[in-house]
Amino acid sequence: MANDENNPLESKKTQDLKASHKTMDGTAMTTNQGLKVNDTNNSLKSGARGSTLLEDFILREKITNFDHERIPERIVHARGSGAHGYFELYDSIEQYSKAGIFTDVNRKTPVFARFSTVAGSKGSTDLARDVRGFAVKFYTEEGTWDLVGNNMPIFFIQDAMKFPDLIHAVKPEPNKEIPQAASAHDTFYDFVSRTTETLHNQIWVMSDRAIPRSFRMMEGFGIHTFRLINEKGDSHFVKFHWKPKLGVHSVTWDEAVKISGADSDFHRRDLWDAIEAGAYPEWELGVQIVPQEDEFKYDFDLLDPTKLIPEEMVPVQIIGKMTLNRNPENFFAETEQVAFLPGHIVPGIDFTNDPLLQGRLFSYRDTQLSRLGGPNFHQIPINRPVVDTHNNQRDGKMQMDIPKGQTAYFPNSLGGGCPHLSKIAEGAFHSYEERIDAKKIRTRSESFNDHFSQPALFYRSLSAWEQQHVADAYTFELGKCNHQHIQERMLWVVAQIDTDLAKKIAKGLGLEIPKSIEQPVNQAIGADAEVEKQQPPKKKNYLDAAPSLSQANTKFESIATRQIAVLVADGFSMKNFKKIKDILENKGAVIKLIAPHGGQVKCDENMEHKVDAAIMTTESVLFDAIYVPGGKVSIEALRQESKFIKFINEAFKHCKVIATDAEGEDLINDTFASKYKEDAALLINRNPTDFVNAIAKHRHWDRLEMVKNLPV
Ligand code: HDE
Repeated sequence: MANDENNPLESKKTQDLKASHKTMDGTAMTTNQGLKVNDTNNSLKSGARGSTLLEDFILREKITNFDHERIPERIVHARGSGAHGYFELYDSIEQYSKAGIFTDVNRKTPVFARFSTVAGSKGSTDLARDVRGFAVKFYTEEGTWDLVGNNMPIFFIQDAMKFPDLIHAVKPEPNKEIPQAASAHDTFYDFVSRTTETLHNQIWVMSDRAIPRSFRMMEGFGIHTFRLINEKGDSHFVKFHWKPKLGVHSVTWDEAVKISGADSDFHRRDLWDAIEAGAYPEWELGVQIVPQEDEFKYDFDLLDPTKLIPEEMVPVQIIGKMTLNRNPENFFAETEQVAFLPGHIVPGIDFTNDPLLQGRLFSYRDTQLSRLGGPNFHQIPINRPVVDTHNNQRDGKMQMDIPKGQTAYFPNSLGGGCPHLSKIAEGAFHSYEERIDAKKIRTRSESFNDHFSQPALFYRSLSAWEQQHVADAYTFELGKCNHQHIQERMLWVVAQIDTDLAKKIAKGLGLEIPKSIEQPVNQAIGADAEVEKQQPPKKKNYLDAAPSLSQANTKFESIATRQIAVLVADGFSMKNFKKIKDILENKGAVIKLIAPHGGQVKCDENMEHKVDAAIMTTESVLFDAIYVPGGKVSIEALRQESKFIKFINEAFKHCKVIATDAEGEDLINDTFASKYKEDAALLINRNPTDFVNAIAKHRHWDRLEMVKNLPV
């Protein structure tokens, strides 16, 4: 019988398979101990209808693993999406920093980036009105550097001590666990109205920055002032900026609400799809450099994380580019287990005394201990540095290495003195030798005590439509509060930023702006401080406007990755469709055919085309623009389906471009758009280049005033 190919039990091939991890079909399923498994559908029983046996180690292993699949979600930034990529430096900035990543233009440093919302749980909607986390891990040749930032350049609070209060106020209220992923509730505004240092970040959250069109279309900021250290040991202050190549774009609040229903994974899917399609997201890294001697030159304190340095005062120098080109293989292993620590820095970069940053240096390592289970989380593949590590730290939960040798202490002779210390010249990290001569004191610096000037500068710098969005957002958020005294107090503090803004909100709330409030406004400086110090100081006006803060001044060049809904039914004009499709796809836009049904549609040249979505499964809010090819039969069919009319009405209301061939005008005549044929972004029978240029503008806000009362 030996070597009989017809007897699988005895064949040479079977014998070989026995000793390998293969089956005839490929990789074998095994237990965690490497034992091959022949049944993963049935437990071991005492008879076919008998009870399951405790002995069934295969069942127990499978279920035990399942029972422990979840780890605690992040206390903040639980909902996130990540991707791999690389960073390239354009020009060395060795005059400021000795970091290899900032001096070696030939390097391609691997990175992993994670974008997130802050308040919501892991399964919450991507489109919450919220700050977005923008965390990047650089696996550099000198060790890992984590730049753990947000998509807004300032933070809510000035001192780490207040972080638990901020987060407890914004998270669902503890008695009823409501609302999920939303700041529009009493506890948040109770806190904000009594902690006016929050107002700057708060007004950014009321702006369109809090509802991005895509992670790929938002800026990132390191927020804190850091230091760069050069070979000579000189320090320069630095703020880090990420600038998206596609410009900064947002959706409207009405879209955000509807996207949350239509596709709550909208941002996650968008990032994944773009990378899969080879449209790799890119951001340029910029630095704002302030010489050490200019530390006290500004009307605000560089150590205060609620203040930005306007680009108009210190320009952003672009020094390199990050490209994300690879999706994770496994969400849990990579995106969930990645651990970002602001304390991960490399020689050439250092901290400042920003009291928020100082607190973060403790918090992130601490949180990983409960989230990832112990001190060895740096050994998880996504967290491993690309360089070898050697030290005398040992043991702990889930030690995954096998440290060798007799010694785990320093100094030693038994281990040959290993591992050895490095000199600074050999690349050792060395903290910047900042001179300190101060009293040990629990306080807030007086120089942090201006809470209104920068929110006012931000609001002044916005375009009219952006200001309107801010007013609408405040009206919505405060309208969701149930306590009038909280609404009124908010009206008073907003009035300190801008009276007209407060008036608009007051009108929406049906309330008056109070003339005064009953308690001091600034709780930050402690109960012992004098009351008059706690009143808002006069606003400073060091800049009339900072145009860089407005999204109206972003890039409007590219239509790459814009999602274009093409509305078709049987009989649509192939000639017209093809012309537009070729031009748009050539420029990187993504065409999706939306039809009355799924499956296929036939064009007027009798060819079949795959439908991307049946109209009942999709919504206009998932697209950036609409094109309706002609073809009389197709247009008549679309007119019969009311969802197509709703689709166009809604896109029109959201200020999107709508283009159609001459025959499509009949369909437009059934929609609200028919009353606005002069509109610059309603293109009937126009040149395809007009369509491309109009899509590049993203949204046509000129339309806002006329469409605001349309009933969609
Ligand atoms: Fe965080 N923050 N944070 N934060 N943060 C966390 O760390 C914390 C702050 C930011 O994708 C946690 O690993 C304190 C500012 C991002 O994994 C936690 C303070 C900025 C992420 C934590 C701040 C951020 C986090 C939760 C005030 C922008 C997600 C899980 C002193 C510069 C990173 C974790 C990721 C995550 C604490 C303030 C950004 C609890 C105590 C300011 C992007 O450790």
